Amino acid sequence: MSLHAPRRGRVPDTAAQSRATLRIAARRLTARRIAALTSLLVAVAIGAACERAIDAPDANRTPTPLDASMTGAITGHVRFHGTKPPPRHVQVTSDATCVAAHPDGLDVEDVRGDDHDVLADAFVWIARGLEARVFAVPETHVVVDQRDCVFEPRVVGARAGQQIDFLNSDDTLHNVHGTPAHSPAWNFGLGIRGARRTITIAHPEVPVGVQCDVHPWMRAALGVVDHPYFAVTALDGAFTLAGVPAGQYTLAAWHPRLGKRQQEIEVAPRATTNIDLTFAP
Ligand SMILES: [Cu+2]
Repeated sequence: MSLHAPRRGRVPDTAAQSRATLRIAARRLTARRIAALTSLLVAVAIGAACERAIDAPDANRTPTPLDASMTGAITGHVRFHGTKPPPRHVQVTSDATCVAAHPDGLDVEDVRGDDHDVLADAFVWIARGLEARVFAVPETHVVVDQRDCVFEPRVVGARAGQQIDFLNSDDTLHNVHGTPAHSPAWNFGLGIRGARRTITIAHPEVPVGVQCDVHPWMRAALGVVDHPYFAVTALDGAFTLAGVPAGQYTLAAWHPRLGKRQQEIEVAPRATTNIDLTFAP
């Protein structure tokens, strides 16, 4: 495992470049949208100031050696007991591109799964028990797209210090406004299709909310942790965390609409701990 220093929070584009991008987009927009752009320009300036204020994480943290023979796995399902609440349906009205993508509206923060008792879109992670260990931050980027006027994915995991790319794949203006409590916030526009900007989040936090201020239904959540033991459930509700050092932990799950559940668990060497985390209405 190579030493990799968590990166300083940064954005490759300069604030001036971003303002230029937004000006190009403004020519295509109505007067009403130009007012929104003005507020975004202010946000870009504020965001740039915030980025400069990010503290660099300690670059000298050496990853803790991990003996594979002393690791086990955690596997199970995130479950839902009871009657799932109906989707939250929103009308999409403010933007022709978004209306075309969702002429009948859009379901957000849905409580869904491919069976009545399983839950998708849950972020599962070891919430406590790994504090004494240090893990190298991966070089890979997390990618969050804005496509058809929704964030994709809507729930995503990332490591503290890992590079996170936000994209715009739509022919309309989006912005990306992140509101962590324990790391500096960010707020910038992605004015045209193909625009991309990269950030890092300095400190672990679940969830970190992300929204687009132009389209109020556009929300995403990041689960930011400082270790590799996390997953986001798909429609089958299943998760597996492999290579976990033997020990006692708090395993937690968070869902955008249902909140958090957690449970104490024990992982033994070369063994699999089966555990379900269950939500109810
Ligand atoms: Cu948007």
